Order: sequence, then C-alpha cells, then structure tokens
Amino acid sequence: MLRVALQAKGRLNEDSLQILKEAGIYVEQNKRKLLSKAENFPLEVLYLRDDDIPSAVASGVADIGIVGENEIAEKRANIDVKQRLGFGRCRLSLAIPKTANYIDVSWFNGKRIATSYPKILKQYFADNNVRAWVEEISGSVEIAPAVGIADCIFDIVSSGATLVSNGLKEVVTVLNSEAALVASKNLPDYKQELLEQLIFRLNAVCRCNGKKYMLLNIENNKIDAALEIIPCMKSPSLLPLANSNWSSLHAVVSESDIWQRIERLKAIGAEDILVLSLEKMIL
Ligand code: PRT
Ligand code: ZN
Repeated sequence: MLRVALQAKGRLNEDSLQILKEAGIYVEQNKRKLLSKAENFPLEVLYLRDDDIPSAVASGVADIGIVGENEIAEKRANIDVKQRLGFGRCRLSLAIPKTANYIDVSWFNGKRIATSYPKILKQYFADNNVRAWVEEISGSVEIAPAVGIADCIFDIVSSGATLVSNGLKEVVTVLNSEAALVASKNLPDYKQELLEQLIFRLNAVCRCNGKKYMLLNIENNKIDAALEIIPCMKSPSLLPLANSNWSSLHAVVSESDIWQRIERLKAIGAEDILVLSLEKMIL
C-alpha cells in the first residue's frame, strides 16, 4: 500500500483528486476522515495542510505527495520531485507600491519585505547582492504595505488581481510553480514498483495537457499542405474515404494556436474538421 499526502482543503485538493481519478484511481473524500483508501489501486490518501506535505514525505509519514513547487522550494525537504502535474500554476514574485519608481533589484536594498517564503527570498537576495529586511508573516501578505508592516511583498501571484486591488505592481518573478508529485527517498522495492505504475499513468494523463485530437477531410493533392499546417507527432494517420480523391487525416495538435491552424486548413479546402478532447496518451 502506497500512502499519498494530498492537501486537505484549498486550491490543490480538487485537482489532486481529479488527476488521480483520470489515472483510474478513485478516492472517496470524507471531510471528517484524515485517511481514506482508494477503491481500485493499493493507495491510501492522507489529507494534510500543504505546508506539511514536504516534511511528511521526507520523514516517511507518507510515501509520496502532491504539493506546489513553491512549498517544495521553501521547505527544502530531502525528497525527490518525480513529475510536474500541470495544475496549481502560479509564480512567486516581488511586488512594490504601484507608484514607486523601480529600475532594478537594488531598489530592495534597505527595504522591509513581507513574505511567507523567507528562505526562497533570502536566497534570491543573497544571489543578487541585496541587503534587505525579510519579515515573515503567515497570511494576508498583500496588505502588509498598506498597514505599514513592510514596504513591499514577496508572494504568490496568479492572475495579478490581488496585487492590483492592493495598489501593488509585480516587478520580479523569482520562481514559477505548479503542483508536482514528490516521493520519499529509499522507498522499499514493492512501493517503488507501485510508484512507477502511478507515474506511468500520470504521464499518460499529463501528456494530454494543452493538446487536442483533430480529424479532417482533405483532397489527396492537398495532404502535404495540410501536414505543414498540422505537424504530427510521428507519421500522420491517413484513412481513405469512399470518394477516392479524398482522405481523412488524424493528428494530435497543440490547443494554443488551434484556431489559427483551423483557418489555414479551411483556406486550403479542408472540410468536416472535428476537434476532440484527449484523455490519455501512451507513446
Ligand atoms: O490550508 P493550507 O495550508 O493547506 O492551504 P494554503 O492556504 O496555504 O494554500 P492554498 O490552498 O491557498 O494554495 C495551495 C497552493 O496552490 C499554493 O501553495 C500554490 O502552489 C498554489 N496556488 C496557485 C496558489 C495560487 N495559485 C494563488 N493564486 N496559492 C495561492 N494563491 C493566492 C495568493 O496567495 C494570493 O493571495 O491567491 C492570491 C493571488 O491570486 P491572484 O489570482 O489575484 O494573483
Ligand atoms: Zn499552506
């Protein structure tokens, strides 16, 4: 039985359970239970605060965990980072009052910076020869400048709306973060095997992030032109249609520029374009 530590409540909880579900592992979440067993994989879930997950995994209280890279970097626990999972994306940034005149990082010399991530910040300042006062506070960091606790902040930013509504502007991104799967060092062989099975499944799910499956019909003499517009992962899948001058082309494509590609495909005469979601990809 492999024990995984997940965030009990908060931003990572739902997505962590969801990615396990997409990997075929169903966990019942009973809000009053600290531990629950998966139905169809030898795995049990231990629900913790995200701050406690790196040390729980390092000490062997849990074998593996899902936690943000921001917490992994701050806690400096002796654990292996196995896989980035593509959700919980954010960044740790320095932000200053929006009216301040910022030129470079020397602006922070002599300033007081409020943060819940003192280790990462002190390291960044040491690397950049900044001498500043790092004030550790545990929550509502963004209001620290307004109430006079600090001159500026170092905190998690996602959309940036919280900074704007507190009269702050982001000037330096120190760390980009997303949720990751972490594991204890020196797991016994049978747990290592279970972990590898889990990673295999999670890889199959994560590979689909940002990708779509596209099908279209195209005249045979336009196939080369179509393949320039949608580069395929390996060789393209082409199926003949009842009308022998036409083929059906299938490809996995990146979602980000899909509309531009669709416009170009239409311009060369592609028809019946379908775009479908992908669930799992095993290469
Ligand atoms: O109770 P527990 O300790 O488990 O939870 P928590 O309150 O410490 O963490 P939680 O649930 O807020 O966040 C868990 C993890 O989600 C973080 O450690 C990050 O890895 C990740 N994450 C992703 C975020 C955000 N996005 C995020 N936007 N964590 C926090 N925020 C906060 C941020 O602190 C700021 O207050 O959201 C605000 C900024 O958001 P924007 O969109 O206005 O920029
Ligand atoms: Zn936390």
